Amino acid sequence: MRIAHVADPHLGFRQYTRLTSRGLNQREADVATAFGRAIDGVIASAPDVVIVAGDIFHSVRPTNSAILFAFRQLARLVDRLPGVPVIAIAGNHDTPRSTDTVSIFGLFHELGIHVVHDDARRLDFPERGLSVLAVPHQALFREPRLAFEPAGQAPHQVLVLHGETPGLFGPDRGGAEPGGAFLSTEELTGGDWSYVALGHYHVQHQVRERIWYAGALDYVSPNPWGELREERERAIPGKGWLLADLASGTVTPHFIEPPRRVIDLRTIDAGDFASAELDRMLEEAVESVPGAIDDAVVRQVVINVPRTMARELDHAEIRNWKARALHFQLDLRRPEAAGRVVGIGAPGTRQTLPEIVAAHLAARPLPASVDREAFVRVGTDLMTTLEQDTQAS
Ligand SMILES: [Mn+2]
Repeated sequence: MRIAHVADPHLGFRQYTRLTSRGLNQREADVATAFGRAIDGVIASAPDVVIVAGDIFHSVRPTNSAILFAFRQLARLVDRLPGVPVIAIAGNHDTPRSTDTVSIFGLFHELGIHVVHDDARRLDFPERGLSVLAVPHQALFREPRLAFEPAGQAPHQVLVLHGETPGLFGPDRGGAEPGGAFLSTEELTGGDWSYVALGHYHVQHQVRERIWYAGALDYVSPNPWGELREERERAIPGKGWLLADLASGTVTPHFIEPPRRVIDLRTIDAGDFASAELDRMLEEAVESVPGAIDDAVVRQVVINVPRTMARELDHAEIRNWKARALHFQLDLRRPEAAGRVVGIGAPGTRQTLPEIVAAHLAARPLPASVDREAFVRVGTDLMTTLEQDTQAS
């Protein structure tokens, strides 16, 4: 019994302002490409079951283009894998918040897909010796909380959930998405599950043996830089889906070719340099990118940049980089005010209040039309002014 486990495609996700030649938001097109590639891989691997563990769509009311695309890809999946059950649950992103909003998931029911979007359902496939307990986001908020337990005689017992397990987002919850459901370790490990297919966390992650997050298919969380850092630290090469072999317990990651390069350049410390020297360091950093920054999503953090220095930088060159990249985020951070440390989180991760505010604003979900850099700058400037006023009074 081999299960293809996909999660968090977030179709309809939009970001930045660039459009494709057909007028679609470029990042929406990227996310669609990523899903298409995952479907290609799943079809090629010929699994016995396909599970999509939530957040097929980025929003409750996806655009027509996102709906049409999802429908065509899922139709292709069903067509190319005849007789293979396809199970999809709703996540926090594609669950309606009010009862009068009808879920778009009903559409996929017409394809023969087992869609579970309100109450938990047990799906039995006796000819495959498989029983699946599918628990969508909304079902996790019913009182009393449903107990997750295997049932029946099927040798393969699978649990599908969308939510957050303890410790996942770290002590400061920097990359956490609001609105996710909490799942306790006991809930996940209480039953003798053959496999637990999780969605919600966007970095591929093994919670325990046979309990996995597949991760998203592109960088669609409010904090792509945090995702990149974690992937680097844990040597995860990127985004993809999982193939779980229930007989052996082996889970094999299948990474997809990324539709978009997302690059976080090494932080530069402006220290005591002059602005011309910082110009040169920035240019060096930009030119160090393999394959150049063109069409990539790039961030460059520079610390210890006084306001005057920021003004003196070569802004024509910076505009040139912004034009070449799909998105170039030059994140200039002011020197810390000495002795003004406001701590949160564990020792060693203390941040100043302006840093906390800047990090929050940098990660906060924004409409695609809002320029994040300008947004963060306004917020940071207000914060600094406020601090100065407080100190002066
Ligand atoms: Mn998600």
